[in-house]
Amino acid sequence: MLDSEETIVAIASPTSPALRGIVRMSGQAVVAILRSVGVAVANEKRPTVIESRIELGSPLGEIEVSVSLWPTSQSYTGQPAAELHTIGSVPLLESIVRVLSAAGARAARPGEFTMRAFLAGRLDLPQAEAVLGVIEAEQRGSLEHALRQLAGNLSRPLEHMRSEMLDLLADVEAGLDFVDEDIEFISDQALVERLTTIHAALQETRRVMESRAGNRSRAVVALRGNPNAGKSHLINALVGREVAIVADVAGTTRDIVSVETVIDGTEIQWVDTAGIESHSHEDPLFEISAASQQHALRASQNADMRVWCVDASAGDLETLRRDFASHDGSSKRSSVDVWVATKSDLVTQRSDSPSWIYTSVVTGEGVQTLRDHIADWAASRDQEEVGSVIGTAARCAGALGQAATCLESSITLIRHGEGHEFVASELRVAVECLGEVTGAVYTDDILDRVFGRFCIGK
Ligand SMILES: Nc1nc2c(ncn2[C@@H]2O[C@H](COP(=O)(O)OP(=O)(O)OP(=O)(O)O)[C@@H](O)[C@H]2O)c(=O)[nH]1
Ligand SMILES: [Mg+2]
Repeated sequence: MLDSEETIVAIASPTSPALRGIVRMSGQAVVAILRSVGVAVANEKRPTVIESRIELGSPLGEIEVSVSLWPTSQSYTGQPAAELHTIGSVPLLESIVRVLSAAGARAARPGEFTMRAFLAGRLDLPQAEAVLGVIEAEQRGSLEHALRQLAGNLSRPLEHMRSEMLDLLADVEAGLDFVDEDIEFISDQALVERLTTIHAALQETRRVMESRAGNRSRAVVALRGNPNAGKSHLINALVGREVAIVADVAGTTRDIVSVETVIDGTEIQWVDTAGIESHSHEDPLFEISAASQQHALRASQNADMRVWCVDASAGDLETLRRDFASHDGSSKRSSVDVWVATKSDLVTQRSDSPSWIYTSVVTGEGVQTLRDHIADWAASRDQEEVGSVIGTAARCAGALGQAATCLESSITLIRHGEGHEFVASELRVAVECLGEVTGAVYTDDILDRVFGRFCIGK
């Protein structure tokens, strides 16, 4: 896995039809390989773009490619690298890979480009995992997590702690060399103080990481619709208890009513909102009404799912759907809409469109179906969001925990007046643990675990 001498090649663009496609290559032989397939590479040290043609043999013949070349180690992978841009046809891109392979490149393994970037010091391990997160992230939540990691906000404080520990370790070890002369490089008191400070910072980072891993933002489901559509009755039926006040008069719900439940291990926050209505200035309760409309709108925009409740007996469902569809807007890219025809007991006709879930709190129709639908959605959303972050967190948690224990032991050893050689050995392990997390110390095992999950070509 650590073999970065060979020149690797892979399709780097999505393997679905697209306008443009990219084949990526990295390694010492990049320039030689390009020349051997007919790309006229000048003896330039700077990155260049070369418009060229490559012969792919029958039936494809000669095709035009635009070659971006980084001829020196000044590239993302820290070694000569090239990207061949051309038409985004997968068979064509595969042919290019075949031609380059015949000229001496080898097919890249998953994540191998990113691993080379990591080995070249372009990325630290959490950043490399974040690249993985970006590749995998469908959901905005996990993308944001991944990007934050990419910015290095996990590794920077850890690097700082590690370098502090290295300084202390140097002092302690220097003291060991002069132990007979009774020369002290750092007093026990100063040592304990500085170790305590580092320990506190480490615990804080662990806490942040743990909350980040556990921080699967719960799925927010808002019920929306006209006044009297049956939203509050439905939310009570869905959660199985009276959380919202219900009444025959329209405009019963004014405040946002919110309740949390756990369905099959997935947390859902249910939000009941005021029915959508326009209000007139004549209305003595104008201000209250305006405020509740505002709150309802905001709750809807922040929801991950909107359950649109349309009274099945109130008219043409599709017309109502059209009215609502663009009503609220959303601040969440990944929010979804679910369409519910309420009070199904009042109608005999049903819409042909399977996208309507008919519910009735009188007969109980559809309530379980709707609940299951929401639970399934919430569970899969949870999976995606957590996936990218949990990798780093799980890998790091063990190492950081061990580092914290080592620091605690060092402090205890010093307090008990034990020899500094024991303190030094605890510190050494602690430094190594932190190094493992930021990737300064890495093992094939960790690399395999991190990079094995990448897409080929990344
Ligand atoms: N027949 C029938 N009536 C229902 C059903 N669900 C609600 N209702 C009636 O519809 C009326 C309004 O119900 P609510 O749940 O308070 O409606 P809402 O959408 O919360 O109304 P606002 O809070 O005023 O916006 C009440 O009179 C309920 O009895 C149902 O499934 N079938
Ligand atoms: Mg209500």
